[in-house]
Amino acid sequence: VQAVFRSNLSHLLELMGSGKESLIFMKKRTKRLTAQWALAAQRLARKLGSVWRDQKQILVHIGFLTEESGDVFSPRVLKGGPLGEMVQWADILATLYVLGHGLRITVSLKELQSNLGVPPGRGNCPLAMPLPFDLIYTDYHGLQQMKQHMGLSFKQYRCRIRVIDTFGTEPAYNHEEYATLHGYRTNWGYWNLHPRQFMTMFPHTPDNSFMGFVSEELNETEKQLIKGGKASNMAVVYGKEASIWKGKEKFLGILNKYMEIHGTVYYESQRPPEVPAFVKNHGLLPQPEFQQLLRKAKLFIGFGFPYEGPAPLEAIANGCVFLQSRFSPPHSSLNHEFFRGKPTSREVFSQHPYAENFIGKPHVWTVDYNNSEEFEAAIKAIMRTQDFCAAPGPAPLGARAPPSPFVLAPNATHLEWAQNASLAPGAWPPAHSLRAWLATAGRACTDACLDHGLICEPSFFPFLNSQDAFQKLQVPCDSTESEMNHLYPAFAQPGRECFLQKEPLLFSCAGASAKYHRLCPCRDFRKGQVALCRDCL
Ligand code: U2F
Repeated sequence: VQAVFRSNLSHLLELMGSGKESLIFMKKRTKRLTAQWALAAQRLARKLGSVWRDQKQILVHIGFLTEESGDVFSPRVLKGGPLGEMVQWADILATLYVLGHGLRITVSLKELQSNLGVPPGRGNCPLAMPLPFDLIYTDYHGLQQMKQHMGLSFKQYRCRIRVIDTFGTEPAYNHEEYATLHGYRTNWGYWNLHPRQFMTMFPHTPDNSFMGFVSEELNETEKQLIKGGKASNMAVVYGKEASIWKGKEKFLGILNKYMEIHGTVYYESQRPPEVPAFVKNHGLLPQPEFQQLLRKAKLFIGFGFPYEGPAPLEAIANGCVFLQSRFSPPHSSLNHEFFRGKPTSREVFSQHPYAENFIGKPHVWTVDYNNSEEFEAAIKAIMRTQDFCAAPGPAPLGARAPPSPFVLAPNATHLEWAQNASLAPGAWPPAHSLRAWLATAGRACTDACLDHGLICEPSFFPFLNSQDAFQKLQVPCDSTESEMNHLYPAFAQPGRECFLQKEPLLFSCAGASAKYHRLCPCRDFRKGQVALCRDCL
């Protein structure tokens, strides 16, 4: 069956069900963005013309919203709890629906079972049943539930699963045997999926797929309106939960010398003690009102938590400067409670590394908050900057062009196409876009490629995993061995040893060790669409 673009989202809203606050939040968002979705669908339809697209049957099982996994998020929707995940799921649903696919949405184990055709109580049914879906989008909670209740079908159909995984899963954590042997075993990892089956909120490592979410853009009229309506001395604090404000009196005091401070902190009846009296607290706002507030403000200021959420992008899109703290030493699963147990060793150098690295000044300022003078100087400098509304300008470093955080439909097909193709190594991207680099010791391939204005392309690793490749790069190997190690292929200077990768699932852009010069598969990319290389189409 041919997939036909849809611009009427009312059936999707029905499919999304009701009851839970989380679903209500998601539906409101989808409803509010209906006109934009319809426009994106029409544009894409025009662009693709009569290109045939298969209609896929897709199950979306949102595991973290099921009672069976505790559903700790729904009761906190109106109380300042995390909303980032719901923003992303709402946008994924809308994308799949607008693209014309057949959609089923489940938020309980019972619904999951009935959609999979598993008779209740037959969770460990030994027979593999035919799966009525081409693709399943879920999360780690959902994955666990499917493993328990699909019997053998789970193994058989694992390649159809896509895992929405906010912070990402690095290959070393994904490979069960390797993770267990080398201390990478965590609560979440070791599923032995293809690393590209994990889809992240921001482009953390090219080992995973970058799913993203929608950040609204302003039209010209809105931009003009905002320009006129900005209060140059108005700041909004990032943080809807009072605990985020704890111990920040010093910064708030300094900021208060220059700006009128607004907050959107949830409270029950009285002002939370963490929020000083000079702050104008609006309480948790509905999303559109929060964005209206950002339109009036000059500054959106982060105090270190939450990490890597959507709000800073919304603030920038609404013409605010985002000021955030640099983390030194960086936060990671090794030293910070929040990241502990997450299947990644990625080091986070600021509250929002994406904003820092891909957007940067003049929209994003990352400073050392331990240095009050630096902090105060940044506020003064920001107040002097002229207004610039929306659309982050060119990336700070030519090479670090921002991969679009927007998954509006036009990009989504490319992502899908690119992703499916790259699961069959060799097919795409074309090998001619490969640029191989021997990284300096201690440098991860993600960074080594960026150093050269390129991006690490894990599907090219097989091309580099041979003695021949080392030879071509004139690496002086005295010996060559093949082992399981997520840093291989690599060269170790002392002993002049070359190492090849024995396990393809362990090919990893992420990861570094002072002992190795990693052999890195890089490629160029299109500005705003990192999934594509420059001459690939
Ligand atoms: C992140 O989750 P959060 O929900 O804490 O992320 P935010 O950046 O605060 O924003 C989520 C949405 O909340 C909205 C705002 C954002 O789209 O428009 N909002 C609102 O509706 N009303 C308000 O008063 C203020 C904001 C991240 F996304 C998650 O992945 C992490 O788990 C979490 C913890 O690090 O941080």
